[in-house]
Amino acid sequence: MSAKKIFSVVFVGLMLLATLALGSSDAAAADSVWKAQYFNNKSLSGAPVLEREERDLNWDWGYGSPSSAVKFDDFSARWTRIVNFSAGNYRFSATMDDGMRVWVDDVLIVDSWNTGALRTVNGDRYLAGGDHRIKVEYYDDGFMGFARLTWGPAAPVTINNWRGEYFNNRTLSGNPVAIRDDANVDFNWSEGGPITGVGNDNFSVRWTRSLVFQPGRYRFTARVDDGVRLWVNNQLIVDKWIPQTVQSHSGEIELLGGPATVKMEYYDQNGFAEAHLSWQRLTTPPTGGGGMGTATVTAAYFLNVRSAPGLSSSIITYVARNTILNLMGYRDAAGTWILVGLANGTQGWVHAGYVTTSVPVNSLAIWTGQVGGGGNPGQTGNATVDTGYLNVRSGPGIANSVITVVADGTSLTMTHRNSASTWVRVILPNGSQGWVNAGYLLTSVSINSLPVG
Ligand SMILES: [Ca+2]
Ligand SMILES: [Ca+2]
Ligand SMILES: [Ca+2]
Ligand SMILES: [Ca+2]
Repeated sequence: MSAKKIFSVVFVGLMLLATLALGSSDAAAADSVWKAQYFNNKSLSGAPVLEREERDLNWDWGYGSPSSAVKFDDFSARWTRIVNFSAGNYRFSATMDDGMRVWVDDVLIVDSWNTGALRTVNGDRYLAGGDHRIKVEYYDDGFMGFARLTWGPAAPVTINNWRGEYFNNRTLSGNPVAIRDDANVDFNWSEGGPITGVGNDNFSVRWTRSLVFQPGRYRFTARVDDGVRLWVNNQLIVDKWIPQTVQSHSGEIELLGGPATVKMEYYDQNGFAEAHLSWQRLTTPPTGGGGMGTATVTAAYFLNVRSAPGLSSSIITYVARNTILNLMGYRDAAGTWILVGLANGTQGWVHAGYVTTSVPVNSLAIWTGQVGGGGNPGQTGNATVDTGYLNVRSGPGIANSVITVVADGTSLTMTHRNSASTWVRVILPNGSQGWVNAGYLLTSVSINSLPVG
């Protein structure tokens, strides 16, 4: 053998090792090797004729056989291994001649169990961090034999619309089999399944999204087969978690405008499967700012709405049990009283002990305005950023540090102004607060109507 030939053999060998190294992933292996079983039939029947450990699942047998114990053709194999993954979306790539199928945690993600030429079939799956069981089955019908499995991170899922989490059970249990960006909640899967790795029946889906609403009362309608639950601003407004043929269910809620979270959970028990969500704005828009969440009255009959925190303040009106009020974003320092908005635009204070809130009372800002003296509990308003990017500062004036930057079109809740009305204190969609220059806002109320703070 010439030196050149020896070199090329060594080089090809090194390339093969490099390929084998790529074949396994970066993930630390809970099992360092595959457990392999070979059968002298195409259906993995009976006792294996060969069992051994294999470092990689990457075989090009050509016209040959895996070992002297195994036939050249009409044989099958099964590989199993526990692998430790960091959390993320993974793509599994199976390359085969002839048939192969792959399970991850007993979920079939590649199913190409037929005779045919060399080909690669992919299956994607979201994996929680930790150990996962991989099982691969393979058969060779004749001629050449090839079996390889690789995996790596799938392209990250960017959620621009609805975040859809798909579960291979009816109860949204465990980690989702898949997460994807759904443009709309508007599906008719008939008797099929929604996504690879999820069965035709006994699956569930959770959709979540933050949407910006104009102030108003809204009717949300879920049309489903089978069960559905729907929350808006953490308020459960549809609860029909039952097997049923396709049916529409509606719930209503008042929204003060600005971002609101919408969450729909759904399951299919068997047979047909459909899930659609729509909404419409009704009449009677409430006034004021807010969009902070809701408070549902739990008092036995009626709850007093007062002009200021405390029992000594005057009663403005009262609201009935189960009335849904809008949180205006404020509480008193003790967290005993919260500022609410009624559908007719009235604002006032209610005792926190007689409502259930969609966000923790402690997460609301402490009211530092006109407390204790009765009268106007303060005006808030909505604003939309009207410049490319707007600095949010720790205080009124450009000498204060920049906390963050918000983009054109961002919806803000205005709570206070400086005495010159040139700076406005705002609540950002993520709940943080700061000051912005009033000159770059489109506002729902006059800046002068905001309390100085
Ligand atoms: Ca063969
Ligand atoms: Ca073959
Ligand atoms: Ca079904
Ligand atoms: Ca069904």
